[in-house]
Amino acid sequence: MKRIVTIQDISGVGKCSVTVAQPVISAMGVECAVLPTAVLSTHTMFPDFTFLDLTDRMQAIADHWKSQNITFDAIYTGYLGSFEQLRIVRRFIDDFRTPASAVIIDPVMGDNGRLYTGFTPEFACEMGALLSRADLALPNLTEACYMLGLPYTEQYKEPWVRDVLRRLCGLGARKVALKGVAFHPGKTGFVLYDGETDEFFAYEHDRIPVSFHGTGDLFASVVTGALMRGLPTDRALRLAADYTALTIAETLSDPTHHDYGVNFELTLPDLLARLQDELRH
Ligand code: PXL
Repeated sequence: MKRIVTIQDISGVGKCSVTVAQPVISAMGVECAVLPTAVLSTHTMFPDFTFLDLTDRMQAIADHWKSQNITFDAIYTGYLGSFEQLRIVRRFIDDFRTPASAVIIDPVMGDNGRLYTGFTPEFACEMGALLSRADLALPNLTEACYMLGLPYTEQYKEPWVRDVLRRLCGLGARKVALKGVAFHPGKTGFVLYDGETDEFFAYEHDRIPVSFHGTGDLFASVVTGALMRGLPTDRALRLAADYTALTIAETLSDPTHHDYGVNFELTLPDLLARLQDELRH
């Protein structure tokens, strides 16, 4: 069985980061260790959230794991809150990665053209530097534009998207999947770019015009789990896109749903069925 480590915060309420990654990756049959960066009462879309910074504990945790010869088949990073955490994570990757491991970086910082509370363009630039360690980076359009210092736009055409992806690989990522892009009305999806082969792979599905917190974390968790179960990158991403869309639709059909997160708990059986199906082909 494979073991991965995810590096992100624990938000007690809000269904994002670790409270999505752990159940989803575990359900996919992959052990999910956690290097927590902070403990929050809720994610940052709630007013007055509490925040306990764990930056000073991170290196000690890593050192203990090293002393116990603990290794990981993948390192999956999500929401990181400070320049110092970026530095620690860079070192962690350099200390723990092996030729066989996968480094998946989700540069969680914003959406819909805006950075989340607490992030700055300077931080986005530094997150861009962390992409030099990525085997696969998973930015959305907002995060990509901020990391590259480009103006955000939703009026793009395919050559612009290809240029953005080439620039992101120029930061050092081996592959990048740009999320939330599509070239047909009413659709959304991703474009994957492999900087080594210069190949693009685009995938689109129907767009549900709502925005829920934690869907990026759900997407990245499924990608990580699927890669660890042996799916190639394009199929792992497609599974994640379809499953995220299904989960948003399921959430909307629940009249008691919250707007802070999606009801992935109800769709995990579908995810596992789809994964089994993919593994048979
Ligand atoms: O879902 C991304 C995320 C993770 N962690 C925290 C957040 C957010 C998005 O806002 O606030 C604390």
